[in-house]
Amino acid sequence: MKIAMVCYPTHGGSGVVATELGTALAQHGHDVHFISYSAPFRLRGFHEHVFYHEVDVSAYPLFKYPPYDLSLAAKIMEVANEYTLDIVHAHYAIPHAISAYLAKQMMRGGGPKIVTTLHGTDITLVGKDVSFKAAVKFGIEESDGVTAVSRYLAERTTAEFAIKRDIRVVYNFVDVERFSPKAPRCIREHFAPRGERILMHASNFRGVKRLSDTVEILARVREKMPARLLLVGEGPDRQASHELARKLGVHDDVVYLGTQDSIENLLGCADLFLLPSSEESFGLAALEAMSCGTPVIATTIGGLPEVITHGEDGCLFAVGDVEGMASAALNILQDEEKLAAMRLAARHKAETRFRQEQIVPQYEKFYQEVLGG
Ligand code: GMT
Repeated sequence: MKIAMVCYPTHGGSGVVATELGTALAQHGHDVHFISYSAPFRLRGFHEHVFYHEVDVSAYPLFKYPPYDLSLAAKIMEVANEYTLDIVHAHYAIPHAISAYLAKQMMRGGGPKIVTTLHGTDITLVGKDVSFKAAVKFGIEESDGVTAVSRYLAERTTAEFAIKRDIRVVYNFVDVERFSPKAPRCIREHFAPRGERILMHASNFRGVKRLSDTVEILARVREKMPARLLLVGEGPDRQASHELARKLGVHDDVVYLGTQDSIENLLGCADLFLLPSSEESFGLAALEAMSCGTPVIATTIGGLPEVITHGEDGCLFAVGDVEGMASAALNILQDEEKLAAMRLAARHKAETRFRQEQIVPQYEKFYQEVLGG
């Protein structure tokens, strides 16, 4: 097949899924065309069957807000015509599904089929905005096929947007060879020179990630044992978390690593991964940690219970229950046998339920179904 992946290129779950899916499909022999405003950050090196088309946004002085959606639609149409695309796969409803629809309309019949994958915040945050809600619903209804990354997200979308069509659940996935306990490790002593335990969190540091909760958890754990918190990412809540760490007197043990392109090399270094989010449709970062053999302390929110089994490969608590999360972390960290068992269980879950080789064919099958009408 000839498939276009329309996605955000920045560090974020939807762009990661689009990139991993695209490169995996290319390995299966499909031609994959990435379309975005810059090259997706995980699209490193040369891949056979992979192409990249950059969307140029006109800076005409009349435009206070250059119309990216239109430029994207024009680029999708251009690529669709030139390469006779079969599928345009829009990752994230806004604006990608709408731009794909517009591209098809501009082609006046024929053209590729549109598959839209809902990732989470396009429904739970952006989609809630009254100015976007109708557009999100329209994008979902006008796509030829729609998938969601968890059962939770599919059900919530159906209910909140009064969707009558089927939304197929295709879980996110991980390359278990690359994200492996055997992956080239970071040098543990570099971050924990005195044998401290390592807690890790990776995200875009936005409000829903509750970054400050990770600092609260560290402060409680540190009352009982030496520990450090490695924070991977960048975003608006960084400063507030830093101020809290100072207030709680743990700032020397909070290490900001910035955005990292190869997080697989860091994850195996952590004893526990923290994801105390207030919204999370799936939690790809948690899955990647689990694949590296790192258990996850997270919340019972959204799709996280579909990924993490409480007491087996991680622990789940109510949003904001930093007390519960810290005492679970301590229990695990003080019990080597338990930690080892959870490490194995986390890896096993990734290998048996969310491995790339299992999930990518589900997308291929879905494309075939959509093409078959
Ligand atoms: O919140 C993020 O991490 C970014 C966001 C995105 O769209 O880039 O992530 C969403 O999509 C990921 C990939 O499907 C999911 O794993 C995340 O759970 C989801 N984020 C939220 O629902 C908050």
